[in-house]
Amino acid sequence: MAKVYLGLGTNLGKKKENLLQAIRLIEERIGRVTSLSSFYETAPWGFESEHNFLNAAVCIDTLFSPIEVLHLTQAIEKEMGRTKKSVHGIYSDRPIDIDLLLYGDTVMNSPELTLPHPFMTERDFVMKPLAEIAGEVIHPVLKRKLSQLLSPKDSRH
Ligand code: PH2
Ligand code: MG
Ligand code: MG
Repeated sequence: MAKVYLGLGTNLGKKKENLLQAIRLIEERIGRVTSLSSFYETAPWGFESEHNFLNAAVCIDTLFSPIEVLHLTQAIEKEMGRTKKSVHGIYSDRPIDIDLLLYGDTVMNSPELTLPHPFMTERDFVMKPLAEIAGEVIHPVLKRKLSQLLSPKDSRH
């Protein structure tokens, strides 16, 4: 059984309901949800939009492989109406985005999937909810607790 952390984000439609529905589908199809963060309202990061986000993080126990988890989360995104994919870092509004942040201690780099998620530590909208449920978890590449990686500028001393 692997412990997997997923980041969730939505900035279109009924955002709270989108998060709850995504969490329900994740639990039905991928594995038991063992923790869920608060929901955070955040400003769009990296692109211009009039729609704020609602972000959250969940931890699940799963028997699926990393690639299987990726494909299962992508199917949920599609079913929930996600049409556009970000291309070369150009982001767009979306009803749901599910990002695979950590898969146990797995470190991998393939064209389809990089673990841990390569940009997670640069993004407060990911790290705040994640540190709430996984503050004591060690980042398998940076070898620091997630709580210590939360605000890199003030906590590195
Ligand atoms: N996701 C992005 C790009 N920008 N900004 C916020 N606030 N929340 C997100 O989930 C988000 C973002 C790419 O997936
Ligand atoms: Mg994302
Ligand atoms: Mg994504």
